[in-house]
This record gives sequence, C-alpha cells and structure tokens, in this order.
Amino acid sequence: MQAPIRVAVTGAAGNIGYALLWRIASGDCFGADQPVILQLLEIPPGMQRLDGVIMELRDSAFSLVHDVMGTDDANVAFKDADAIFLVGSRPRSKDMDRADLVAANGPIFVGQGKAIDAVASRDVKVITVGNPCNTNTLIAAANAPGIPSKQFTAMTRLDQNRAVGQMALRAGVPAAEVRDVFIWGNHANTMYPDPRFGTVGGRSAVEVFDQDWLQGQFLATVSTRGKAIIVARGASSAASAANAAVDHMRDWWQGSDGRIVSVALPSEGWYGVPEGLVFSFPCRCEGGEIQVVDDLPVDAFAQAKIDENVAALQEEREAVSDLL
Ligand code: NAX
Repeated sequence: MQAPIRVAVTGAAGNIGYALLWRIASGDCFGADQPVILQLLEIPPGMQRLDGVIMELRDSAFSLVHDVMGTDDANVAFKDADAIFLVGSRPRSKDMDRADLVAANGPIFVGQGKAIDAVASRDVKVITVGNPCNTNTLIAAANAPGIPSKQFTAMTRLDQNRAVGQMALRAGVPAAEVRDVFIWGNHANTMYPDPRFGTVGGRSAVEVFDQDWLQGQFLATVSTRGKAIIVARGASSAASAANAAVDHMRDWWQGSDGRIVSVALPSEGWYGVPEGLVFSFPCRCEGGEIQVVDDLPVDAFAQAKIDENVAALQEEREAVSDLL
C-alpha cells in the first residue's frame, strides 16, 4: 500500500458527488492500491446533506478510505490536496441563459482558485465539472498564480463518452471497440465530436459510418444529450457525469494507454486557439502529464467548428474579465 493522497470534492452532497465519491473510494480513479483521504466541501445549506453522505461513506467501510472530512471552508477542504474535483456550482434553471450561468457561478471559482493557490499541493491536479466548466476553469486558474495553469482542466470526457456510446450503438459493438474519438472546444452545444481519427473495431470511423450521419444525427445527439437526459429522467446527468470525471482523472493520474482522450485545458496556441482559452483538445496522458496531440490535420468542417467554439469561449472570457 502507498501513502494516502488527499482528494477534495466540492458540491459533495449533490447528485454527481453522490455517484463520484463511491467510485473514488473503491479505487476506480487512483488505483486499487492507492489509499485516499476525502476532503469534502459544501456550502452551509448543504452541510446537513453532506453529514448524511459522510455517514454513508463510513458505512461502506472502504479499505482505501483512510479518512473523510466535511467542511464549508475551501481553505480546509483544499489543504494539501493532490487532486481536486470542482463539481459544486449552481445548476442552470429554466429561466437562465448561458450568460446568466456564467455570471452566477464565476465568483465561486474566484474564491476556490485563491484557496487552491493558498493551500493545495503545488502538484495538484484540478478538474472542473461545474458549469460553465471551461470558463470556470479559466477563472480558477487565473486566481491561482502559484500553480501552473496546465494543472487546471475542465471536463469534456462526458461528451466524448456520449460520442463513443452512440457509435458503439450504431455499429452494434461494445464501447471498448471504439477509440480515439474526441471533443473539440467548449462543453456546450457548440462542441465538436471529431470522428476522423476514431476507429471502430480497428476500422476507421469515417469508413464505418456515412458522412450524413456523422455530421447530422450523431453530432446533434451528442451535443444535445444533456437536455435529452433531463427530459427523460427529470434530473440532469449524474452517474454518467461522475463516471466521466473518474475517466478523466484516472487517465491523467495513471495514463491513457496511448488512447486519444478529450481534455479541456488552457491553450498554448495549439491549432490556432488563442492562448489561455480553456478549450477541449485531443490529448494523451502519460507519467501524470497531459500532452496535447498537436499535429492532427484539420479539415474545413472541423475548422469551422473550432472557430465557432473559439468565438463562444472568447465571449465568455469577455463576460468574466473582471474575475480574471
Ligand atoms: P447538484 O445541484 O445536485 O449539486 C451541486 C452541489 O454543489 C449542491 O449540493 C450545492 O449545495 C453545492 N454547491 C453549490 N455551490 C457551491 C460552492 N460554492 N462550493 C461548494 N459546493 C457548492 O448538481 P449536480 O447534478 O451534482 O451538478 C453539479 C454541476 O455539474 C452543475 O454545475 C452541472 O451543470 C455540472 N455538470 C457538468 C457536466 C459536464 O459534462 N461538465 C455534466 C453534468 C452536469 O450537468
């Protein structure tokens, strides 16, 4: 057994938290021989629910969980954290548009970025799930100047998994047969699931599927899946979101085994995306590092999608410029 690592989760009493904590505790994320200390953050109205979650975690008697604590103070939750899941934020209500959501949640990530800067491990790996996750990551990273910005990432893995799921369903193969499909851009309905380098059972995805489906129904299904889940379930994606967060952090921590995976991270100018924008790119993970695959050819369709996402994210960045 290794020494325990400290894992912080915000919004820990929420829907995603409820699914995520059990996956982390069972070793799915950091490995079956990696003990964890769980440091859970909620806001005061969520503290009673968090007490219940902690009771249930204790009742699960996980051998890998060496300790679990709950707090409403980010400086306590992030203390010496090696990995942080920023899940907590205000969900979008019916009357809110994206700009309202950016305005409502941006300030949370100012405070949490500052707390990470003040108390987390200098090697901390941060994933933002709370929406708008790309721009929230931008805000958190800007408020943590003592931590390299490449250690701040946003989750587009759920979008990738949705794309993989749709391809597997259409081809009639297990999801494990589909690989190297990834997401460009923003976790919003502008995002682009790029099939061009994907394979299905070893065959190129663009040969397996026709172009009309890939650029039509496939794209529409993946990019509007969040809404479809809400309509069907009466609640937003929770278990699949938690699963994607585990996939994202597991690959970052343990490696993606040569697979291309989607990670949104601050651009260093790759593919012409303006520096600093938190943008989903094709990546590989190895040795605890994320490497952007920066040499894939881009066709006219993909370029138009990249441009659309750059424009949307620049607009969001503009809207929160006072928080950066
Ligand atoms: P819930 O409303 O069930 O839970 C959120 C929890 O966060 C609540 O318990 C709340 O008290 C807490 N919270 C709010 N502000 C906080 C703060 N400042 N510090 C700590 N905790 C705080 O939402 P849930 O379904 O768990 O979703 C959480 C977030 O994930 C939402 O922003 C949602 O939009 C986002 N999602 C992101 C996805 C992605 O692919 N990136 C997909 C799923 C999900 O929609």
